[in-house]
Amino acid sequence: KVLVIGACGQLGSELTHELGKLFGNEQVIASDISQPNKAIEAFTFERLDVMNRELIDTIIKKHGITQIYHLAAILSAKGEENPQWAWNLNMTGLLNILEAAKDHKLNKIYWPSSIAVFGPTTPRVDTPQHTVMDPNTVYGISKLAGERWCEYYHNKYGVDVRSLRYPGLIGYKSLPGGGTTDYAVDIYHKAIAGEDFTCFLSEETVLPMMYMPDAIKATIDLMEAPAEKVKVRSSYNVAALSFTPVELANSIKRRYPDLKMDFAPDFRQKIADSWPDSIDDSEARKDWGWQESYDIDQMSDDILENLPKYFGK
Ligand code: VAH
Repeated sequence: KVLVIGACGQLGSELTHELGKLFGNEQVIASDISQPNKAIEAFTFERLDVMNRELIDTIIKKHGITQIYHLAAILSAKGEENPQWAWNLNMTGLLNILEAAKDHKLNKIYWPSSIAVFGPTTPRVDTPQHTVMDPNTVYGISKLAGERWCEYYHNKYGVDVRSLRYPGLIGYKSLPGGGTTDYAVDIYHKAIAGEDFTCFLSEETVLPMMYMPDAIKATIDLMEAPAEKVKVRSSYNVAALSFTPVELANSIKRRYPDLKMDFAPDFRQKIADSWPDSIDDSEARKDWGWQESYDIDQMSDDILENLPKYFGK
């Protein structure tokens, strides 16, 4: 049985469905600190605070869990509002899961890292898999430390933990929560609603991004790859798209030509400025055959086609 922790989140709610398609809904247990939402009503649900080690053990034993996708974390922007809480939740949560994996001899663990592990002195273009990493957000610091712990538990205890450094994730089935890349989701809702869009990043801000179906594909491809192919046990660089808010708006204007956008950079600009423009993911492509499917216009067409239906507009 697979336990998804953070199943109500932007990634979790979509990944839970895909895991249900792969293994059967009855094989997937959804959990979150919040009440279950409509998106995961087809799944057995457990309220779970990932800070509660005893409850983690109870749920693992109760359902016979053999794999955990641990997605619960405080993201970059939200983490800056409460650094100690974000550090404590992100780190204690991960360490609880790594310890549980060791103690219960779980088959596999998935834990997401992020391009937020890179910082101002990291090479910005085609950022390599192994490079200088000086993150300056609590979220990025917790993801960098988390990567080190994942590799440590793999090397010392043989825990089969796997991880991806996600770029900004863009989907229409769930709203993001507290990220710096959330503008790229909000803009689609505004375009369809016929409302003007104010972007909280400047017009020339280039960021690595990925459409949610590609992020799900990368995650499951990595988790289903034979263990011997998974050579990076900190976290793999993965990439798909890199664009500025203007390039994204132009992609949307092919179908919503009246979209108006202005710019009001806020505290998230400093966070975005510390992250790379583009990522070198050649190791993921070599080791387990990573290959994205969507370019920026295919992503926009898919979202603009489905978002109105999905939100019953
Ligand atoms: C965030 N969406 O903005 C997340 C992600 C690379 C960005 O880590 O914090």
